[in-house]
Amino acid sequence: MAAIEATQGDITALALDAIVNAANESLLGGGGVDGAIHRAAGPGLLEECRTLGGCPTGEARITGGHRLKARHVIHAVGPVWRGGARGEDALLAGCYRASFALAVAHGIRSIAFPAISTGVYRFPRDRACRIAVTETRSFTARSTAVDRIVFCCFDAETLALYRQELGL
Ligand code: AR6
Repeated sequence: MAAIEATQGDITALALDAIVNAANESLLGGGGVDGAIHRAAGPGLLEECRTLGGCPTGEARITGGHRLKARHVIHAVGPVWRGGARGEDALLAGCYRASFALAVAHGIRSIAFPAISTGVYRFPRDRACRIAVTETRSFTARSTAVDRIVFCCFDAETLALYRQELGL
C-alpha cells in the first residue's frame, strides 16, 4: 500500500518523481502555486507548455520538471468554485484521477499535490480536501504503481484539514 502523507511547505522544493500544478486551461502560467512552479522551473517549462495547446478543466497534462528537483510536472486544471451546483466536485475529482493516470503511464512512483482549486479558484478547503483524499484512497486501493503520495499544504489550516481527513 502506498504511503499517503501530509506536509506543510513549498511544493517547488520537493524532490519527487512529480509535483502537480494547479494550472488554468491555458497552461501558460499564472499566480499562486502555478506562478511559483514556473518561476522555479525556469522558462523551459513555459516553452514546453506552449506546445500542449491547453487543457480542459478536470483534466491534466504532463511535462518535464526543467530546473525543478521533480522530474515531471503534472498540470491539473481545477474548477472555479461557482457555488457547488456546476459540477465542481466531479471536475475536481477528475483532476486527481487524471493525475494518477498520468503518473501510472509515466512510471511515476512518488508525487505531491497542492490543494487544487482552493486558492484563487475559491473551492471550499474542507470539501476539496475530502475529494482529494477520497480519490487518492480509491486509487491506492486499485493500484500499487505509486508508492508515495504527498499532500503539500501551504498553510497550517490546510495541513490540519488533511491530517484530520487522513487520520494522521
Ligand atoms: N506550494 C504549495 N502550495 C501552494 C504554493 C506553493 N508554493 N503556493 C500556493 N499554494 P492557487 P487554484 C497553495 O491559487 O485555486 C493560478 O493563477 C494555495 O495556498 O495556486 O487552483 C493558476 O494559473 C492553495 O491552497 O490555485 C490558475 O489561474 C493552493 O495552492 C488559478 O491560479 C491552490 O491555490 C488556479 O487557482
